[in-house]
Amino acid sequence: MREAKGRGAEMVVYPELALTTFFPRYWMEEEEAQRRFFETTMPNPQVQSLFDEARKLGVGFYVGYAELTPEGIPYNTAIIVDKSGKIAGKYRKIHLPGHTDHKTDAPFQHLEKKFFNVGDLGFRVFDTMDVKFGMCLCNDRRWPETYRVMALQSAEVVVLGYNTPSINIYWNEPVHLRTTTHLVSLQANAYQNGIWVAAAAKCGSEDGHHMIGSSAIVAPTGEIVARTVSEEDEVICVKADLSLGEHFREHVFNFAKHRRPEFYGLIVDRVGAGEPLA
Ligand code: CDT
Repeated sequence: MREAKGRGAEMVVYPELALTTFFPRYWMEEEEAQRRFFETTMPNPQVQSLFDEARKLGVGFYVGYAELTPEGIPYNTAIIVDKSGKIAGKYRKIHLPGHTDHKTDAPFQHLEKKFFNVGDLGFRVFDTMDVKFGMCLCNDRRWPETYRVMALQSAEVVVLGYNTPSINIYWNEPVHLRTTTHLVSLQANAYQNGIWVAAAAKCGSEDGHHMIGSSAIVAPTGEIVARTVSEEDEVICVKADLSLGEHFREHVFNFAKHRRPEFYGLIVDRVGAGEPLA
């Protein structure tokens, strides 16, 4: 945060589950996961210094963490904290990847479906620090619906954290494809919605498990304007011109003029692919 501020940043984006290891890779009972890895209040004494530093430096931040509500509901959560250190927005992850069973043959698990409930807050946009921010988390970034719902609320910048293991436990996917599909998701959705996207990852080895990293900032043109180059901790920084998306939002992607929702019904009526309509 200090390094980012030194480079002129006003908003800092941290990864998904930034306060703990990416624990869904480990098989354990829900009670154990909640005891070891979940936050029951936010802020709390362990993270207060981050909030204090944000206020002192006058920067906002986005951070992801495992949230256990007072009612005992577990979510994969992200918050935006404004420059005064106040929580200005909260998001609970909606597209939870992975499985609930113990895959004993896999090199590691991906137990988000076991450890988290589907988020209940929707894809909201928060007007704070003079920017309309949308938020999502990791696998959400691969789904066009995520960004379109926020763009329909005039989002200008979507911030997101992610943890993408270099190994795909479902098929022998080359690592370069893991990175390609990550970047193409950010780029296509930034362009098609005329928004900025800032995506921050864990990288390199965490507990001996390799993550793709490749944090990136993408402009509404679909271009990657900053990207990490190493597997060490890195700060990448961009002065984002929020008017850059106007050309797209006023012309090719002028939603009010060109969208045809009367033909998009299947997107909400159907979950999985099915038969052609009669
Ligand atoms: N954390 C997260 O959502 N990771 C997923 C990996 C899915 S592999 C089961 C991602 O989309 O990067």
